[in-house]
Amino acid sequence: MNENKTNINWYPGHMLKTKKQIIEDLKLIDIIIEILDARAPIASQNPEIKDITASKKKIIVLNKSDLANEVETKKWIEHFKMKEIKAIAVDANSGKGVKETLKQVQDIMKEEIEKASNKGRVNKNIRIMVCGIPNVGKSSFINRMINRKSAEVGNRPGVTKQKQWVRISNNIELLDTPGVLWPKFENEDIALKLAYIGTIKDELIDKTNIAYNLLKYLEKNNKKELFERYKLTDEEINSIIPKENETLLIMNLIANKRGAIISGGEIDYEKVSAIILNDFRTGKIGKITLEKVNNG
Ligand SMILES: Nc1nc2c(ncn2[C@@H]2O[C@H](COP(=O)(O)OP(=O)(O)OP(=O)(O)O)[C@@H](O)[C@H]2O)c(=O)[nH]1
Ligand SMILES: [Mg+2]
Repeated sequence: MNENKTNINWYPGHMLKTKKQIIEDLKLIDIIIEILDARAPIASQNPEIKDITASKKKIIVLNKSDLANEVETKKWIEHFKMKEIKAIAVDANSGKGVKETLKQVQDIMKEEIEKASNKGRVNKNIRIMVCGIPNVGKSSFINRMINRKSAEVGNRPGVTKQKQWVRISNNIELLDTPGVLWPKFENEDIALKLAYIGTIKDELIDKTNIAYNLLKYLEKNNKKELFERYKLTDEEINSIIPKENETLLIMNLIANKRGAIISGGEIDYEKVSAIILNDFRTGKIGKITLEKVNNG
């Protein structure tokens, strides 16, 4: 199995176009809501977007917090607070944290609204841009904000193709944007984390390689959750000899338990990889945060 070689071409031309569009639209924007994935707040922050939006007021939404470790999410919120950035844990599926985000927007904008009102502009519009990498839940978050399904949502990256304005109240408008990545990931570790959480289109990744690397990660960092999910035991693993590659062995055991077997008894690696990735992405292996504050 090929470790740490993903060779992903994740940066199609439309992302560059979106980036340019975001720069253009920033002139209209009062405040940014940058959506990160609570399971990987470093890997899921696009450094280009971070730079482009540096001069704007900003709130960070740690979305999919239902899939992350609660203690770690609290630490991340503290981490951002020390940098004087307001971060809020959100679950855009259930709506948890969405009202708090709206309240924060109003608090942050209060002074400007008062200033405008003193100048006679009583109904100053607040324009919010919602941005983030693909599949973090931007459109889901917007739908929750406005309490209806206005933006298209899907369990794959690249669902939103064009920016879209939606009004949430008589003086607040939101701009939904397509997910953008950046041309060169800093290292393979970032690429892998982004693949684990479903940022990169499945057609572009070698699923088996990604699932194998994820298993290796979980075996090291979340062994208890991994073993519980697939009813694996140390005895079972130790009983198998020869043991050249424990991660591969675990993958084979999961395949057997889940019937990922091709006729003839061979392991169906495509199928078992899809099972593992899907279980991880939907939280079935546990609430797992891939990046910890300080030791990322
Ligand atoms: N568990 C969980 N799933 C979520 C949450 N928010 C969104 N999702 C799911 O994540 C997937 C992507 O959601 P979208 O709202 O389409 O994401 P997006 O950021 O708009 O994606 P693009 O438009 O492709 O960039 C969908 O399957 C959502 O149901 C959340 O807080 N928790
Ligand atoms: Mg979208």
